[in-house]
Amino acid sequence: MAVDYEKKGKIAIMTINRPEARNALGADVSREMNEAMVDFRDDPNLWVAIITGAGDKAFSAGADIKGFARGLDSSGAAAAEPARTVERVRADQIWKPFIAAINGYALGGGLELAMTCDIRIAAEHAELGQPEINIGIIAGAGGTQRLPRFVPRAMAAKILLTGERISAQEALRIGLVSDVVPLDQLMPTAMQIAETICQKAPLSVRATKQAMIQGYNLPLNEGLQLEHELAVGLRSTKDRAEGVRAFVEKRAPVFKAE
Ligand code: COO
Repeated sequence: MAVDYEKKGKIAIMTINRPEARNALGADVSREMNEAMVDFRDDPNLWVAIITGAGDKAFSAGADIKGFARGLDSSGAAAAEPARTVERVRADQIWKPFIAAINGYALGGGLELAMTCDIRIAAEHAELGQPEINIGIIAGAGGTQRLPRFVPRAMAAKILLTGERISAQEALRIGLVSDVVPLDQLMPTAMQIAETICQKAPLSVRATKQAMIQGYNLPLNEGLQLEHELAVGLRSTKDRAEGVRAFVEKRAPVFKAE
């Protein structure tokens, strides 16, 4: 399989499994990642997803450049645009949260995939970048739009326009990742974050992500209206009643996404 998909309790783990090609995002990866995304979205027993890469070299080195080469016509022009591997696999259109566990290089479509996730944590040796301009294309799977929204414009421009990689520590400094940990702590840390989220009210978690993402590009008043509508929608849930009751009874709540 090009993407290993496993379930651990309420947590889905999607592992890009082409370590021999630094987990490059070929058509097989795109297809299998989409299948995993749809299953995760639709399985009521799954509440949080982790995306990572196989091996210790790369999360993903991006779109499969050799696939482009195979697609070049006799003139050497691209017979077709690079597969929009990351755009077809939109974690930021699913309101359940995603954690990217960056276990090495996250380049091009690999970083663009990680930026569709909500939380990004990186191993100490990881390197991140958008090197697409080295091969005559652009960061066309969201990189030119998300990176300037996620980090200061001058830093985004430097990364996008030089194509140079940054270290995990630099990514932490500019806020592109939330944590940098030793490689052997990467998945335990991702699992710990996922398990923490799984202890919260799932409908509240999803409404919070939806408000953050849909509200991000709205004028403040419209964003506040969206937040209000989502908050009102939670008032009648059984989870809200359970959360309040558990507080009063001084016990841990048992949430059921109801
Ligand atoms: C890569 C790297 C910096 C890794 O460098 P390493 O020195 O650790 O490993 P190699 O360069 O030797 O690569 C190992 C292996 O993976 C090799 O194959 P073989 O020669 O058959 O052993 C590479 O050709 C292959 N590999 C690595 N990345 C890719 C790949 N095959 C297909 N596609 C990709 N992406 O050296 C490096 O710089 N890779 C290219 C990074 C890059 O430019 N990514 C952007 C692609 S375009 C895109 O993502 C567009 C989105 C819209 C990672």
